[in-house]
Amino acid sequence: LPATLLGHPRIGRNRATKKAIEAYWRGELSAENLRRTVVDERRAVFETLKSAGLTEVPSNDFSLYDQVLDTLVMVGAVPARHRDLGLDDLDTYFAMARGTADVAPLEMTKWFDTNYHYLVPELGPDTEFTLDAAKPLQEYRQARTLGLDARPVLVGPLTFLRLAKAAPGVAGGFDPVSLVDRLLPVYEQALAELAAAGVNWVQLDEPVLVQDQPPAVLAAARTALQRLGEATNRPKILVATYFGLVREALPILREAPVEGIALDLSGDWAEANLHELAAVGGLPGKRLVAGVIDGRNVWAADLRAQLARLATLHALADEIVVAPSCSLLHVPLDVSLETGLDHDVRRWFAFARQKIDEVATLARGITAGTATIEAELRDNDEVLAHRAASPITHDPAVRERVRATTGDDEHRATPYADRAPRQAERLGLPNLPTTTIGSFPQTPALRSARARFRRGDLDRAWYTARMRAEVDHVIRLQETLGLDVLVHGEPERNDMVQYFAEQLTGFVTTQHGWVQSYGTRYVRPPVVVGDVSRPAPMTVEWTSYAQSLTPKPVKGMLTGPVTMLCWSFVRDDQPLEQTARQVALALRDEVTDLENAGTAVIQVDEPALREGLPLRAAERPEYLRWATAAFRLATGGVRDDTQVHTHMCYAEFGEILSAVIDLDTDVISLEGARSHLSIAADLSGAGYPSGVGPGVYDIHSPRVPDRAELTGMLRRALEHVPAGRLWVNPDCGLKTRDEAEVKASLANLVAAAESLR
Ligand code: THG
Ligand code: ZN
Repeated sequence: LPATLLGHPRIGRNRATKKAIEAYWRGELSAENLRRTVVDERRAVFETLKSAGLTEVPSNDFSLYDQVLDTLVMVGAVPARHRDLGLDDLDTYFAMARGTADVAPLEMTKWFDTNYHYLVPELGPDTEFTLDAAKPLQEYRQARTLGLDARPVLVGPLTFLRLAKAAPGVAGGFDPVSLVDRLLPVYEQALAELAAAGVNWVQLDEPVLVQDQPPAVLAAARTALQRLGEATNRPKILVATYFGLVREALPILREAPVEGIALDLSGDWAEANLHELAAVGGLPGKRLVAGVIDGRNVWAADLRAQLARLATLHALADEIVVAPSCSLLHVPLDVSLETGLDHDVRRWFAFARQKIDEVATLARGITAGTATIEAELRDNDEVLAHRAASPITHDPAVRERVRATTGDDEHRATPYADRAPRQAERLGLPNLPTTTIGSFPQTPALRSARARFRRGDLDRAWYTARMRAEVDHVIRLQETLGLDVLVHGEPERNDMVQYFAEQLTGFVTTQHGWVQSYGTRYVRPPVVVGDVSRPAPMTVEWTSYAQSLTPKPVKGMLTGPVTMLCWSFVRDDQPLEQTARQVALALRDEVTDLENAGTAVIQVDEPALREGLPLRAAERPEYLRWATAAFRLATGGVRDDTQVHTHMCYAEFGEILSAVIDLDTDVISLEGARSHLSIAADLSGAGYPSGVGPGVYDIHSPRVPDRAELTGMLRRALEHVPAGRLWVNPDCGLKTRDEAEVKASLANLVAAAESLR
């Protein structure tokens, strides 16, 4: 069948590969048994693809941790500090991913605009590349023994270099792309080894080509593809682009002496990429891998619409192969596991397994005629009609409420300068007020109590009592430490997005919908299936209970609309802005209820505001416009004397400083203890008028900061932020730390603030 995919999820059945890797790390599984699990799980994937009717499938898309790290190993760019540990290959690999007691791991960062994180290669002018093609060869051979024509997937040379950074200690001004001439011979050699093993096609992933690139990078792309294309001893080359619009790079791809190009023809990108493709005169002589099935959402495709689209493509390339738009890494494995979902709603979804069937069905339709897939098409018609007509997707009350919002709803009644004195009067806080970000340590006992309640082993009365005991403890602890603004500690929450999604109408959560975040860590993003509203208060009971235990102010803790969407699968049947405004209004109700219950400080976290930023600069202002408006719609209705806080993780705020100011919060706390001072300075420089809490220590490390160090941090912060506006807090939530560390660190934090006062 002319159908394929660019990559498959790695988690394994029942999370078998994830669990095996973690067991190996704990010393509970041998390397040999880990290898055996991986081989078994790979076989299961290949067999699934084969039984779906696919013959050409990806290989080397599996990874024990990350595909960029695998590529780094393939080209021999292991940093000296990891190589010098003298470990075997497997442990050197994991040392780069996770570090050791003495050696830091590679930095981790977001893979384009997805929620997957890759490891950042460290390169320098002295980096030498040497080939180690063992992994792609092994996976290829395994697929071949199963009768499949596997297409090894390699991160392309341009993407590899663009995602790398200068190694520590390398002089400024070094650009990894300058190494392209040194890297290409290793790719040529890899192609030759793969060809010798019998490989027909190889896939070079070059998603950097959908981003804005300087002319020098485009020139390097042209050179690289020319050179690899001219290699005499090689498989056919498929250059895969995904996650967006190719535009400037399309003429380069068209002229390159390679045999295939993959384009993202899903969702928002379909029309634009097709337009560009027609404008350059198509891809004569080439195969087009048409990414018509959205690889990043969970919705059943409109098969008839995709058939119609595919029919128009034949004029634009020599051969059309149907595929998802990108690797299926970014969606869960199989919706048929979701037995807890309403049966009719479950049919709206397509996870990886279902998307594979979709590409196979479309390929049969275009080769054998649509009559041969009539049954599938009728089923699909029914699913789409059911979804479109469902009251879940159209709640008139929610729609009317969004429509009726006005600009005034998005703004606080008065500017910060007028609100601040009223808040000061109500709260009576000292200068340099101390607080925390929200969560307190979560012990295994606490997690197990939550899990037992979920399973129905324990009743609600018992659960409430258990959680209240935890709140009692956390409030007492904070009072003893002398913190000024307290939190209830969030013992009732696991993943904050999931916690709210479970309580909002219009969201569903899954039991097995795991998606890789990094390494062996996975999240289960909720799905926005319909119009969003809040049937009942979500947090008021916990916050009010905590407040009843102390005269000090207790913060209400919510997750903002942008983060709710960035960490969920979103609707494809209405603009994201609409969904954001629905979520914002649901949160606004919660804010109002908290305020009416006497809560004087409400924190609405937006750790993902920066993450949602579109890949192309031209689209960013529009995103920031609706994203900040949604946040203000959630928070803008409070009284002057209610203090609105927000918290943001990750330090790269440079591009969004003015959006952060646009949120019009009273206090913002920031993660990134190492770089926070520059952010605080940048915010002040950009005219940010209100309170700032640059995290004074890094909660990701077990180290307890001493008082002198914290005092020093605060003194430096005071050079940029006046004492009346500086808050004192750790840099993120404390749920992953243990109680002894938290007590010691917070005691020093309070002492440092007091000494400066
Ligand atoms: N929630 C959601 N998405 C997120 C984050 C989040 N995306 C970005 C960032 N935070 C990712 N960080 C993590 C951190 C830890 C884990 C996953 C992503 C993790 N996962 C457990 C595992 O895989 O074993 C499973 C946790 C569970 O049982 O739910 O530890 O905070 N939505
Ligand atoms: Zn944080």
